[in-house]
Amino acid sequence: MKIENSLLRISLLLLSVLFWGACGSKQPKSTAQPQAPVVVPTFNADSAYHYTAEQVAFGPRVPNSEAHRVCGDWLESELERFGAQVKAQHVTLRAYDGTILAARNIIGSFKPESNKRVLLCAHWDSRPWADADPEKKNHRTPILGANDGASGVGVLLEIARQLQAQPAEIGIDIIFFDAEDYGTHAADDDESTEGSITWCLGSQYWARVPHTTNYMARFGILLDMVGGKDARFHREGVSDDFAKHIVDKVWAAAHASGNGQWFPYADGGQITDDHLPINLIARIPCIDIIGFYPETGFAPTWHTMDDTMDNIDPAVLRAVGQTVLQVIYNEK
Ligand code: AHN
Ligand code: ZN
Repeated sequence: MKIENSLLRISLLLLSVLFWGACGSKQPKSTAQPQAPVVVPTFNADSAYHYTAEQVAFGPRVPNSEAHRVCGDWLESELERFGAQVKAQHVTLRAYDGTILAARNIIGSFKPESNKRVLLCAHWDSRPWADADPEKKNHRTPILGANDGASGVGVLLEIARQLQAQPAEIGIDIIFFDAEDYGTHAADDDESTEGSITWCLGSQYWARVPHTTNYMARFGILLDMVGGKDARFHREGVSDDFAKHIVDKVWAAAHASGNGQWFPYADGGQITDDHLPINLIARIPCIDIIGFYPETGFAPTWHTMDDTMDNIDPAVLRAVGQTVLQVIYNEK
């Protein structure tokens, strides 16, 4: 009887402690700190345009060339200048035609210690052949790749600069993939290469061997051909298949930041691009923001000698850059 009594008293005591504890943790509304609204930095399109032009000034960045090597060093030094932790994956890759490529993926990490991460990427190599040029004599000439390659990297370098000036809440990995554009030449495009992905060699390697063990990110955003005049960004098919929720998030951010006119809620085709191995092999949901033209699909300058700075529009770089900033600065 006595034991039961004291047990009851202890239980009552415990209950009241728990009760008061629960009440005490509830703060009255009036003294709660209001959440500071996120300030999304303003993307500088002239700066992104300049970073695009600087890459083009090296000449075609074709793997194994001197311009490629020097540009790669420059990209690493720029990321370092913006305060990223930089890693380079030097790897030899075999192209579809047997050429051995001295390739390099370049990774710049902000807040590398955080386990809340988002991946932003673009390819930095340029195509060895203008095989879509109207003039047949150019079909074996390398292209400058102002839009196809340099534009995505230019936008990401400007984002890196912004991340240094005003850090985001989450960690960001910026990856420049190599050897995206060494895919089958139009003249060799037959059943012998069908079914194998001859493009995206650098991202295929990274997806198998990421720059850190057990690398994971909440999601990824690939930028490809994001500076072409008259570009619009349609929802790309592979992105919708693997990462519809991220396409929704990014398109909503475009509209929220006043860039809705560039991002119609319309479907584009399915494209084999660096986001494919990231989804399939690394299993990170990753979307592709890629210029779309209702008439031609890709930009009219695609894989031609006209892929030069003359056909880059800073307003397009701005729409994409501001949209990506809107997304990453709102991640908590
Ligand atoms: C294909 O043509 C299959 N993929 C094109 C991906 C690409 C090339 N993006 C830029 N250049
Ligand atoms: Zn290309």
